[in-house]
Amino acid sequence: MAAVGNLEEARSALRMIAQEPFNAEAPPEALNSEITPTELHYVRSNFAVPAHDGTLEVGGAVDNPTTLTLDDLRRMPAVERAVTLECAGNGRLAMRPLPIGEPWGDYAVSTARWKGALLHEILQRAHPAANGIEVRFEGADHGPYHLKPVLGESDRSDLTFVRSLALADATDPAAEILIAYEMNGQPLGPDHGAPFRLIVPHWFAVASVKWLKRIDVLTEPYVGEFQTGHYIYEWADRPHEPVTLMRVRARIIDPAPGTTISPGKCSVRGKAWSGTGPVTQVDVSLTGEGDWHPAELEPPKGPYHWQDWSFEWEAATVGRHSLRARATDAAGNVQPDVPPWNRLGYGNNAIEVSYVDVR
Ligand SMILES: Nc1nc2c(c(=O)[nH]1)N[C@H]1C(S)=C(S)[C@@H](COP(=O)(O)O)O[C@H]1N2
Ligand SMILES: [Mo]
Repeated sequence: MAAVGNLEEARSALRMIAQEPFNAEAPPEALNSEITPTELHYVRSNFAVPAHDGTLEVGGAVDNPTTLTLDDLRRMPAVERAVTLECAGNGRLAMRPLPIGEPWGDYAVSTARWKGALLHEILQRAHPAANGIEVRFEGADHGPYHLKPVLGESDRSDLTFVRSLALADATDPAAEILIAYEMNGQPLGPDHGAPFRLIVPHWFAVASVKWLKRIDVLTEPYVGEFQTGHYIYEWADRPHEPVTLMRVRARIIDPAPGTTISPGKCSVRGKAWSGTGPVTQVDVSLTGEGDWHPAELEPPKGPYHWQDWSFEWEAATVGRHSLRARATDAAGNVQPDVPPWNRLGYGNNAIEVSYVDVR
């Protein structure tokens, strides 16, 4: 593990939300770049950074259980992809009434270049049993957990971070799920899951298990705190649903909220992303009265990479102006006006409203 001094230094540029376990947003300027520098990438951890012995067990309902080391993973064909990760709790702070959970503003989103081995190749070598239905991913991190218990789960004194995926998703070559050991060209740091972690493109980042320790093929659906207890949309008026793919969303980066500008031309710029297909359209509104104007939208630079958009605004009238940005994706999903309220406060992709003073 890295020395505490290094960890503190690595954390110093972030906007801290909780010190222990460490949770922090990216600073707003981090959204300016194509790739978020590692020291500006948000961090979300449910437990303290754990010790990890450097091995990965692959087992459960498989014909060839194995133990892999970092060197074994590095010897496999490597894939490097820019992947936008967003915490499912991003934007929670804007929900009313405020749900329980970490009070994330809007900056629990970042894009890094992740390099690693392909999960489907590892599973292919392990050869899942014919009755396998899910794959369980266990992190090395654990500890007491304070939040409400899941039915049937009684011991809350030492929970481990575990998630599962459907076997069909985990073995799909097109999904390009990585066991990543590099982030932006460097070995993974302690906060981001060293020595290796799962990266599940298009999914809310809870699926991307850090400090990966075990992979097990299951013949029964996995039930556990981080799968069926939390990371569930608990709707007030319809059946609960698991948190899966990121929702379509545009952010306004420039001008920053509350900026004062002179009358004249103003470039409004931002990012947009979605887990359900590339963003196909971003519209900007200057009044909120249905005046949606199409923004210039850059094509995606990679399949899992946020997109840039911009809009030339003729800011002629002195006064305060509200700006809205609304993204639409290839699946036809559009951002709602109001945050989709759910008890644990996940998936707020409501249209962002920002304001600018023209003086
Ligand atoms: N082992 C483990 N993996 C984890 C978590 C965790 O607490 N423990 N948090 C998840 C959540 S909720 C998010 S949003 C992402 C954050 O990844 P990052 O800290 O690299 O940004 O990691 C996911 N993987
Ligand atoms: Mo998250």
